Amino acid sequence: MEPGIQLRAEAFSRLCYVVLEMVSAMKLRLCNPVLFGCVIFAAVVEAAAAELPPNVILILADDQGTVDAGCFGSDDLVTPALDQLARTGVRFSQFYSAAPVCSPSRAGALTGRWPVRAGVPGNCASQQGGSGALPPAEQTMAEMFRAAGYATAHIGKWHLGYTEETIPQRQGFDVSFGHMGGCIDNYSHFFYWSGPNTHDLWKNGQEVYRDGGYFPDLMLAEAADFIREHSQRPFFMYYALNTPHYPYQGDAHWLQHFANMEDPRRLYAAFLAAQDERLGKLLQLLQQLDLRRRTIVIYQSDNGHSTEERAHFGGGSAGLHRGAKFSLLEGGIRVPAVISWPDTLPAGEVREQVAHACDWLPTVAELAGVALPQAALDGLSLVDVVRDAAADSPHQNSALHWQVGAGVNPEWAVRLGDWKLIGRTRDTGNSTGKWETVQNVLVNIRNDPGEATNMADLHPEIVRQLTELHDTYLQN
Ligand SMILES: [Ca+2]
Repeated sequence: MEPGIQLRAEAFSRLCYVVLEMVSAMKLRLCNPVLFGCVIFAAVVEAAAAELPPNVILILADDQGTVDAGCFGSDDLVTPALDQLARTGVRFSQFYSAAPVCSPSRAGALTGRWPVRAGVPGNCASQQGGSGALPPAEQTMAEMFRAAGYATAHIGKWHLGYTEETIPQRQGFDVSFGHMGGCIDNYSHFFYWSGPNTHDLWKNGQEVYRDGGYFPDLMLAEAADFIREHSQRPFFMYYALNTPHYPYQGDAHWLQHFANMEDPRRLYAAFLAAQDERLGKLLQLLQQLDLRRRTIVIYQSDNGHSTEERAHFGGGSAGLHRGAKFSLLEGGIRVPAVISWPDTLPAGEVREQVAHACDWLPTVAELAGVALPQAALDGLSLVDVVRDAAADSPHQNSALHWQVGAGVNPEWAVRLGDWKLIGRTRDTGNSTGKWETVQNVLVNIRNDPGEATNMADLHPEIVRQLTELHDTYLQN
């Protein structure tokens, strides 16, 4: 579209939102025959609203394992809502998170940039005033959509900054509800990971108390308010789950449902089912408001399952893959991912092509027709792959990079085509609490998805090539 036409279209869209809000206010106050005129006018404007750009909901689950949903291969979990989402969309079998741990993973998804380049090499602050944040100068998906006239909301976990300058409102979100640190107890909303234990629940930058309220339900209620309020204009919602991240706190009825399962799988399964039950309600609300066909829903886990002590040393599964949360082996970064836009994108299909969390930003920008941020992006649009099973991965000829930590001996890995070089990481996939270092390992992911055979000695030239790519990436 020519720039002039696009500007006029954007101006018209903006005018439509304003008129719709005015009409909605007038409906309450005016009576016949003015009301009749308004209704006709509203019908005209609502017809224009049908042409609005799509809403976008980005859902990030927290520490959900690679194969932990029915649609990703598990046969003992209960995930009907996610399975239904996959049936109405496209599911990826080789989707990578931007990092094997929360903050950098979320920074990558929100900025479309490798986390190290976005200034988030590791986890951010979990205590108010603490250091570690997504730098305010970084442009998020929320800023991108807000510039295009969207209403924007953050609901749930943040973990990308816990100071005045780095809270969600400073990163493009009109509305924000949730916790700023890495995890909370879901009923008291206290951070217990380390001391001092502090209350961490905020609405639009103000501390709020919802003592005893189950956080997944609080999130759902806030999301419902936001969606209802903005049902007549395009919105972007970042629905940032804090589940099934520990503490495992599934509802009593789900614990009962899985009574015959062994711990810690039982605890994890109950919590995941509780999460999925609320996901179902969110999708149902979109349906009730007739918004589902106007809304792109993206679902992704932020990293692999946890084997930490607080997670009872496990519960989740990476299937045949090695590693778990914190690891750059596949189990830490290969995650469940789905994109769904009924009647517009294919439904019930699977893509084997390599895709990455940084790809979401350019993908939704293309689908919604909004301008990209000015920053240099690392993600590439997945639109061709989503639409066409035969399309090449946009990463066919370019490397994917991961790095955690910025000091000496960071953990890093590179994938180019079917080859993956693990410069350094830990194998966190066991429940012993002892994580062995893995370094200088070259694997062919297509032939060896379990990363069992080190091919480094057989292919020194590939090791050299991938190492150089990593070094070049660091210089940028
Ligand atoms: Ca996580």
